[in-house]
Amino acid sequence: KSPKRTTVKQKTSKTASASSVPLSKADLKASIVKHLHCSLGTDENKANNHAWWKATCASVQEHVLEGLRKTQKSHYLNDTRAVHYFSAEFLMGRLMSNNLHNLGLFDATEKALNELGVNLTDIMEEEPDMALGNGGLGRLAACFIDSLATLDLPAVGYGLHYEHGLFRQEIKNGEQIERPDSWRDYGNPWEICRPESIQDIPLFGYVETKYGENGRINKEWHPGLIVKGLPWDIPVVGYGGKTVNVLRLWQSQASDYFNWDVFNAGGYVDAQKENVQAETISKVLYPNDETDAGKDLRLIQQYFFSACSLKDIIRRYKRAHGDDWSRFSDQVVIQLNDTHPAVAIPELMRILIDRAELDWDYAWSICSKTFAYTNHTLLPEALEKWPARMFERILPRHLEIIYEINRRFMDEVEAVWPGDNDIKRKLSIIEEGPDKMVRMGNLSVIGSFAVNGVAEIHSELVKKDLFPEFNHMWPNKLTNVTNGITPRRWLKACNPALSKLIDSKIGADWPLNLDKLQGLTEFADDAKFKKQFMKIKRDNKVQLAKEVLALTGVEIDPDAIFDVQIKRLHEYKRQHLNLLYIMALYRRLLENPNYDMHPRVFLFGAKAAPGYKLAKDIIYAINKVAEKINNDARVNHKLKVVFLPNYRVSLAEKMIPAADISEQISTAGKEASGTGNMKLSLNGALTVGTLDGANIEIAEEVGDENIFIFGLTVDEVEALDKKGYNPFDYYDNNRELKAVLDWLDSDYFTPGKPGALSSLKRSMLEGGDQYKVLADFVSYSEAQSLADKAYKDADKWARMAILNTAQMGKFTSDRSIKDYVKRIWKLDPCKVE
Ligand code: B1H
Ligand code: IMP
Repeated sequence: KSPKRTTVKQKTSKTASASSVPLSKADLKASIVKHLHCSLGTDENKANNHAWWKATCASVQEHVLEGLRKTQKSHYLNDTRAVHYFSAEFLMGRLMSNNLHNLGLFDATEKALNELGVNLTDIMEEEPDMALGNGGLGRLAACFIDSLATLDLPAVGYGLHYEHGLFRQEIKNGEQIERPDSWRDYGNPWEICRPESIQDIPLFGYVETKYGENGRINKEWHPGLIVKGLPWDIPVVGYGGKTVNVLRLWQSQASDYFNWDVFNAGGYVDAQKENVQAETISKVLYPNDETDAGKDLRLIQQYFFSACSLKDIIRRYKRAHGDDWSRFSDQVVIQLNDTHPAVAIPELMRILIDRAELDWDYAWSICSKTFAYTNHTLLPEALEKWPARMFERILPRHLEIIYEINRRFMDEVEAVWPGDNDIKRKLSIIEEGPDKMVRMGNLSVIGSFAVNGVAEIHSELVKKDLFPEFNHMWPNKLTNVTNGITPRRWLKACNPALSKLIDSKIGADWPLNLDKLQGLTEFADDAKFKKQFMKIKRDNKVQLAKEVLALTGVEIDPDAIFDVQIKRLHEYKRQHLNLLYIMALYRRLLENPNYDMHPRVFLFGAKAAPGYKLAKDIIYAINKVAEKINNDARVNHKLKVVFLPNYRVSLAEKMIPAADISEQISTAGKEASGTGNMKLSLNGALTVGTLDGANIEIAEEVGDENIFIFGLTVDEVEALDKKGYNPFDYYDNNRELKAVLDWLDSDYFTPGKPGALSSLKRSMLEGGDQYKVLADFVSYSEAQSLADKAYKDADKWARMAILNTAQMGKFTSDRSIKDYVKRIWKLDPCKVE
């Protein structure tokens, strides 16, 4: 450890004590009004909700920034080792409620506003979601930075400051329409621009080889374009409000000096064209969850934010340690959230070799102690590969470095498997073929000191199927860290009534120690508690029903079962299995109006990647089936289907507290972990799910009697594939399944347009049914019947729901972060005052 630092600013900073910012209700009131007047230039009588929201943010931000200042000082003085979480996505959602809860100011602010005649819940609706992510991977990053701050760990999140986050979804005539997301249209009150920390980032160009005096070959990259990276900091407040870390997001800008020549030649307008090109880099988030877009701009985005972040880290390191690189990997650990930032590995090598002029072996020893990599998927279409020719054009020097990393690695492989060219071909970073490709997964494993999967079963599959040879070479490198979620957002803030009930039974410290929820177990048979628990669920359902009516015009009954499937639309997640079951119920009800089932509302929320045709067809099919059922008086007292448009974090926060059933029905082996499964169960929904991802660990925690497990296991899926899977075996032998599939060919759901839903049927028959929907249909239908039966016994259901909430302790992201700290990061907490 290096000696504690001192700072010359200590005296002045003492005078700026926390007492200068308000804490009481009266102070909060005064502060909000002050901001209404002085920051927004309006007053109480004419301010609308948006102005009140902004004034309240400004007032909260005062506390946040005070915490930020103290945290940075404390980290600086202690010269702390820190984790740097590199992620192309941070799906933050709204920040106001989270910040208020974490600062302990929620109730006081609510009361202060009340006295000003303003409703906090209403003004919070003014905040646009920060939707800088696609789904689970991006939201995981957001939960992790919340936990890092809560656990007082020195950490920085690094990502891209997209001008447009994930598209806004509208549904027109049943179809998904994408609209641009503009989360910053009227300014974002939480972010701080840091022009003092701008970075220059080179791109394109060529590499010159220079022969030095001492026989050293030096490479000089002459870039064809330099763009600027401008950082925006979003403060990340830990629960308790002590540590405030930052999420630093990079915006691309045209670099001034690049355009001088064109400019001087009188080409002012042409110069602006270059600006447009540079500014495009951080324009928009790629919406293809779990598919490799393979586009130039995407690689440029990845390099842009990785290079900006590395320069930022090195600048900070050098301020403390000068040119002594020997302690770099003691001070800095970089976690790669999937392979999206993997180009940081050759970028660090480039800096160390070409700029710092270290020799290769020393540079590699630093580099390979700095990076760790999280794998989030086994789906082949999501494993990133870049054409070597594209790489060479955009990052010519990095491609050379990758070849050299690979050449040396191939020697290691040769030592383990002498003469085995098949293994070399498989492990090589470069995939040979007519078009050479750079495999980012292999690069990440080779360049990292630790690699983890995100749930037990997923990590086992990473070792067994994805990287078995790497696991043989480095038996301790591959490990597991099961995902988690922050209970501050996903219970305390989103379900206040349930949180207060829990407080009253087991005390209020469960948000920091989620295992304490175990204490609810003893109330699972307490009639009064059950009643209170289910009353809160019903109130939440009433609330959601209002929202559904407002958003879709569909009326739903809060006494029906709310059966919820909310996640990105993907074939592997099998929304269409759910849909087939809904159609089967519809048929059963038409055939037998007395068919015994508790009324049920199926609620969906899902965005499809704009170019994913079948996913969009599934959305269309759900909406068309919904329309028919909801308007069919023969059945709509028992069955309703709702597709809520524009699923996002803030909508999830409304749906999850109101869910009775959580659909987690992916084909076994395909969902790496899932995190929605944890959020729903935490809020007392029962899972209908396959033995996939974290469902397996949820089942272990809640017990088999409190979850509805169905379907093929990973081994059975594998065996079925080996034997040869034929969906027609199921179609031909199950009358109900056949009838439902054939129904898709008719024009029953799309009057006058027969065949409008046929693509769905084809995918499950002629298309080969890659995700085994037909094979799992019967088992799924049986699990659903069991769920129906269980719900009819209200007492039993309440017990099961309570036990779900009670057993979710493991899935706090605090536990995930502690696992990372222990197994990978080796970090110490740093208390802030
Ligand atoms: C997950 C992705 C992902 N895995 C590529 N992989 C993307 C891959 O835009 N891209 O290029 C975007 C996202 N996302 C998810 O990660 C898994 O499917 C979930 O099972 C898991 O819970 C989540 C967090 O680990
Ligand atoms: P950044 O490193 O560019 O993100 O700028 C903030 C950093 O300034 C903090 O993280 C500290 O490491 C550093 N710093 C330098 N001097 C001081 C000081 O006197 N007080 C607090 N932070 C300081």
